[in-house]
Amino acid sequence: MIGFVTTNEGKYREVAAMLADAGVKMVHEDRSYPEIQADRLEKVVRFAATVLDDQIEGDYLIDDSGLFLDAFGGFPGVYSSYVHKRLGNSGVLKLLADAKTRAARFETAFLLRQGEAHDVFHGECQGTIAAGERGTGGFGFDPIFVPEGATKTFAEMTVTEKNRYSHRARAVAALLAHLRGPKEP
Ligand code: ITT
Repeated sequence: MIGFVTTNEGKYREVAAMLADAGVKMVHEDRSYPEIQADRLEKVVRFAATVLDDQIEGDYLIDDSGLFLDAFGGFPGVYSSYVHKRLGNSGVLKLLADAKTRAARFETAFLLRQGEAHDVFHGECQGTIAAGERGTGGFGFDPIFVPEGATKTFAEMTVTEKNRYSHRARAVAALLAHLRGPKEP
């Protein structure tokens, strides 16, 4: 049994759907943990683990994600939460109004603590920022992000559809490959 430590119901829904299909048991641990200001998502989850290790007995998973805009050298990235709270999707659209490129990507860093081991998994999704907000599904920046190969925004997709493209789904795939272990020869 893995406890997914997140205050974000949307993240839980996406990961739970994939793990259920793979037969891995997970529960939602709805609580927050300290997030340091660092230049990489991986550093954020590694620091959080030093705190959570003392607070959580069993195996757990944490997810730190961010939206990286090419026009701004990757900003907001590790500051995504702050930017979403302060500016919202409309603020990001305004920032990009005169930008040279609307190219963007989402990144996810997962940290899994299993027994004594800590493993980090990454997932990335390239895409573009839409001209306006579209859709009511998902959460966060989903109404303004269109993944490469799609025309809908993440917020116009079902969880199953988003999981076909998303950064988080790719991190889950890496996590599942790890849980399955090396293939028998
Ligand atoms: P926890 O830390 O409790 O897991 P959080 O919502 O604070 O939840 P993050 O710090 O990882 O999670 O998220 C940073 C910001 O990026 C936040 O505003 C999220 O809504 C947004 N975000 C993360 N993943 C996203 C996704 O798949 N689609 C859209 N927005 C996302």
